[in-house]
Amino acid sequence: MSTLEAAGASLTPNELSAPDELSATDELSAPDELSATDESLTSGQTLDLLHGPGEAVVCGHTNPDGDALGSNLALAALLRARGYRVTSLLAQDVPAPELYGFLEDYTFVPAAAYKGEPDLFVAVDAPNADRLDDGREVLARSRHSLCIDHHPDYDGFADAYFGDSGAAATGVLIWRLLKDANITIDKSIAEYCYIALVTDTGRFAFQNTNAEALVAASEMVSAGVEPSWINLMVYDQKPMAALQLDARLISRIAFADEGRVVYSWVDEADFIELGLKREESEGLPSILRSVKGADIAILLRQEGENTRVNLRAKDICDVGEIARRMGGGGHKAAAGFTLKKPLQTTLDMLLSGTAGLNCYRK
Ligand SMILES: [Mn+2]
Repeated sequence: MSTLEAAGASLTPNELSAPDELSATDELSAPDELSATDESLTSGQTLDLLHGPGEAVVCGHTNPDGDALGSNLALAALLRARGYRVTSLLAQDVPAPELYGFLEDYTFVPAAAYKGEPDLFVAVDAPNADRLDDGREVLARSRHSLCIDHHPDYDGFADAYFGDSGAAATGVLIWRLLKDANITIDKSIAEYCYIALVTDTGRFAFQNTNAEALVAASEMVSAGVEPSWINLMVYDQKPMAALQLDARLISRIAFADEGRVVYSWVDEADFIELGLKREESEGLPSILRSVKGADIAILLRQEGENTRVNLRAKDICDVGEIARRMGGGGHKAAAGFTLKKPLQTTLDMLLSGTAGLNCYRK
């Protein structure tokens, strides 16, 4: 008997997947009926699926940010409290950013180094399997899968889905689960969720900052989080070289369309010359977004043969839509994509409007 069966109320493939009636033919002929796979479970239904014992892994998206990492650790704590053995995975074989290294039990295993066949795979903050990179192979040999996410473009890749695009961060969704699970939420768990929330809302400043985000933040503070300490650790420890990178970025700022588009770039030479790691450049898009009169900010980063693009919007443009057209993804106000093209070519494509950049004229 498997550990999951021993647990009684647990995950069976049927419970987790779309209605069994849907055959491959149905999928092809009636795509609309498949939307059931994209419908979110409630918090209670999600918790009903999470009964250990068993082996579980949690994996966030590539180039993990505070939400992907904090949500991972918080969910791992919840799963442990429910009897699982848990491994927190990284989508790529790149060390987790040192920026959040002050968090308790900040330990991750690259998905490529994880050789197990887990009972449960949980993807956090990733709406499709591509965002999991090496994690996809672990997902493929997992018995059951669940996606917990707040992006608007979940593609149904997991057996089950707990999502809400109105949630400010995936960490808010984990917070809902933690509260409904009636487990003791200690300071370190609250810090994981707070890191997710404070970073994804740009310190409670972006459009996704809503009442639930602020109520959740208040509850996290009641659970022991010290906002000024977190702020100090995450935002006020910038190496001088990172400020010099800011200066280079600012010196290269250019405008398009009468100032409504602001853009700038950094390349590998900047990072080499300044001795910086990529993770130490997280604040760059916000600098561009802060320019008066700009509706859209574009940051281009040359990385090898690729150009990585971060898009930020103020009010009237949906940069998530632009990013999706370019093969990426994200939210209305913050999104991104990567192209295997030179930086200048990528910029030309964006500025010539081929990617729908003129959406702000609406
Ligand atoms: Mn997020």
